[in-house]
Amino acid sequence: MAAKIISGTEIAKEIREELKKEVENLKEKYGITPGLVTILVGENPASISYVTAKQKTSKNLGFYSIQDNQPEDISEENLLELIDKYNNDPSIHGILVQLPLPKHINESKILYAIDPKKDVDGFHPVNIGKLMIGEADYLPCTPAGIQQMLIRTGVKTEGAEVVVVGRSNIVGKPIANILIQKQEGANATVTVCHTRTKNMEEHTRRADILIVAAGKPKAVTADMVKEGAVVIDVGVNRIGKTESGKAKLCGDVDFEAVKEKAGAITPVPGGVGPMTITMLMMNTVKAAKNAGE
Ligand code: L34
Repeated sequence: MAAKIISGTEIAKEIREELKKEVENLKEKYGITPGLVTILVGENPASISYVTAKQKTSKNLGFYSIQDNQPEDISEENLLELIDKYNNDPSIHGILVQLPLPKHINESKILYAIDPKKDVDGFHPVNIGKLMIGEADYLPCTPAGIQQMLIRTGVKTEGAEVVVVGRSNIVGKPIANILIQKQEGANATVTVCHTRTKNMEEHTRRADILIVAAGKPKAVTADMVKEGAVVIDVGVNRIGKTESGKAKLCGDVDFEAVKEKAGAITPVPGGVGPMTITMLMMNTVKAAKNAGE
């Protein structure tokens, strides 16, 4: 039987409806308008597309929202000054610096400079540390989105065998940490596979829930998936060009073949991507609430 398709687009919409009400409530009762700045350095087309979507969504929710574009050759010092400016701006509750940054800028240094209270990406070491000990304020957006998709689809994580493919700081490591927590929507047994893993398919075939963030098309094929497994595809790969000049998007999973074997699967586009954006909105609303307390 073909797998159920888990629509990130639909679940994201549902969450945004909830957030919209919260924003109205914050404005009416407390006079607080959530403020978000997204900083984009350079002109990477994928980054432009993601940041544009973040801006559009935040405006639709009624945020005060700024798009701050900086040239590719901005110095590290000037970028740090910019962050400092927003750290000290009370109308801004969330600061996002879109990654990747140009090579001459030290990414860690920039992420460390963001006030942890305004770190709606959840990338600051303080927030990563809190996540690890089960006291997270802000979960990184992509893993938070994955967890929400599982919860809202009714996928049971407690006691489940979860296998994560990929160990990046923004997806693999945090999602593994989130799902091992002694908390609702977690309590899973998690294995993390990566480029040095031996016999990867022996791990992936055990997974009740398989989360793939490998950054490579068809990194997971049907023979690597257990019958009935839930497959979450985090990849966003741009391959070839269509007639309109736009690249075609595909995930890290061989979708057509795997959907015949899995119990449920997320598509690309329309899967994890829209959830990432929505979790950024959720974190910003939370930051605005926290600032008001
Ligand atoms: N600081 N940098 C920072 N925070 C993040 O959370 C991100 N990420 C990743 C890259 N750099 C970042 C994103 O925003 C990846 N990412 C992201 C966000 C949204 C989408 C994909 C990746 C998304 O909406 N994808 C759509 C397709 C969009 C398109 O056509 O390009 C989808 O349906 O998958």
